[in-house]
Amino acid sequence: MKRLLLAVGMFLSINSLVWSENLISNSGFEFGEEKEIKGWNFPKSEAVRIERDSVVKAEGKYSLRLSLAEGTTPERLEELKGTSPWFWGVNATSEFYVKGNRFYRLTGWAKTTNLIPSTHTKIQLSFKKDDGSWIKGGKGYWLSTEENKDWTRIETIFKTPAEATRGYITLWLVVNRIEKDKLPVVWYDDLSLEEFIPPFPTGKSWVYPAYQKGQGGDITDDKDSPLGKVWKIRLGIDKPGAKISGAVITDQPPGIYEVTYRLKVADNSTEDFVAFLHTKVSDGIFDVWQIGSLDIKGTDFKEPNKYQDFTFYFLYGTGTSLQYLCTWYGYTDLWIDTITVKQLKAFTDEDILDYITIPLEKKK
Ligand SMILES: [Ca+2]
Repeated sequence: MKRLLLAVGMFLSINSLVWSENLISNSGFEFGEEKEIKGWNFPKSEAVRIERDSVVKAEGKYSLRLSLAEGTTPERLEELKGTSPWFWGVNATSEFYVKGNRFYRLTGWAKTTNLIPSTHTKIQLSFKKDDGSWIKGGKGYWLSTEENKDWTRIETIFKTPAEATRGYITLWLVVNRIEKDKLPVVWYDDLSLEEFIPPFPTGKSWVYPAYQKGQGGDITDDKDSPLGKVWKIRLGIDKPGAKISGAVITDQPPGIYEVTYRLKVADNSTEDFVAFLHTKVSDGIFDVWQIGSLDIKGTDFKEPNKYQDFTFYFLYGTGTSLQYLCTWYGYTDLWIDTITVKQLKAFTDEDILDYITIPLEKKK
């Protein structure tokens, strides 16, 4: 059905949007044996339960189900975290070929149950150079963290690093904490990764000062800012998790956007994530979801104490408002200056039909 929708979409908007073939192998998890899922690598550990599910699925006969081993207790989870420093969840990875400096569009479906704060679902995209070495950075796309979320559409676009030749998609269930007898589970299905040729910018752009609104941190004067004022979050004074929550924007038209955050840090030596940039959409009634995000490591900054631009892309289809946010992880002083939003394409009604985040039951 999705193919058909895409085909119709391509017919309607052939001049502006072009897709290519799906780069993810076994993207609907239809192929595999009992302990093997064709095209996917995952830890063969007794601690986790990773399998194809023939009961809960969005498309075809199977989905991918990620969880901890049946009967895992909160104490057992602590033990796992204690003995295996690498253990922060359950994941499966697939490899694909990419070209550098190109746009790709990832779509798919995910469903969750028993998620609590400290557990979440995440799709990580990592890249290697031709010589096999890893490229720093990568992209993290975080899905909703709500407790029980029925099949929800995954939709994101990203740009590959210039030297990338191979990409890796890792589907995560990140587990830091569980409740007794309530094992968190995530199902993924019907993934698609396609090269995407974005349209030219429309010329419309918006600049938001970061200093408008925040929790933790303060407004401070900064001569390096074009506006003269920035939001500053300080190590040892503010609590990790402090964030700026930009203005709630109700008049941004549906479209494809490029968003750039201007940031600086006091110390760029840490390999740890120092900030998480994200864009959230609300439907004005009860649901909030994320449409774009970027994890930033200390080492992603070329120099300390110097502003640097960080850019990601998103599609804004439905929703009544959106908000630009930045969460601080507490490793070094962080200054947040402006957030600049550039419209690459304004959606037509036909485009919205293609891109809209729709519940699966409505899609069928
Ligand atoms: Ca499937």
